[in-house]
Amino acid sequence: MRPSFYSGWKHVFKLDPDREIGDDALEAICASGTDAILVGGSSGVTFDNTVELMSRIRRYEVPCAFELSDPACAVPGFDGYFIPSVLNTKRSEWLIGHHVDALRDYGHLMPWESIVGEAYLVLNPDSTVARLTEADARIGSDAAVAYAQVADRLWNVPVLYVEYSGTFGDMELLSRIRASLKQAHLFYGGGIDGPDKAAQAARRADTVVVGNLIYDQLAAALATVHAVNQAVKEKDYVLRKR
Ligand code: 1GP
Repeated sequence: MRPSFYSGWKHVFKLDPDREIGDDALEAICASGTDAILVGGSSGVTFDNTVELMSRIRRYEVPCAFELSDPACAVPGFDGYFIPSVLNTKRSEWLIGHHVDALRDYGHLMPWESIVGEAYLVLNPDSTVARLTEADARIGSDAAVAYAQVADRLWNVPVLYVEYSGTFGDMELLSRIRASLKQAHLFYGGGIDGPDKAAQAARRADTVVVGNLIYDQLAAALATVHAVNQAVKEKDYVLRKR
């Protein structure tokens, strides 16, 4: 059976091991009522800074998962692990090559019961992840939906992550992607700058990821938790009435 530790998550905060966060801010994030903390970053993630951040988060009860893209950073002790692949990269190592290398060396050590594949659709060409993976982020909406369907319907991926990191995404496209999915759990992340955008994303995605705002405006970041929960309640009410 597939791991499903993430299936109830509506809201998560993403913390980057390569960025500084003070104890008070970390406590506020961990005790905010968010469903989980996702640890990950596009650059500068090391075994040491991941261990350090994880052990600080572990003081709190909130579930904590790690996006693992480099086996050298495989820190044990998280509640779950996502292994990202970039669907629209032009370099096959980011889709499958690094994964094959990692499994060739470490496949026998993998705690499969807590590992989930995560298919990224990277849609902000100016983001670090787009540059790093040479993602073809300037694709049109029809192509974006097609990528989502390849991942969801042909490959049966557990998680599709629509990633606009650093900018707020096209909500109409997110609705189209949502409607095209048969089974994948939909993560949305990018440019959430407060409750309003968080609610918009929550009406479409299963899980809303808030990243940069934690470091830029903590109070606004904390306010996204309630906004997402409220939007999800309203969405459920509308669906029940249908
Ligand atoms: C980054 O999707 C997350 O991987 C969140 O994006 O930092 O723009 O909130 P932001």
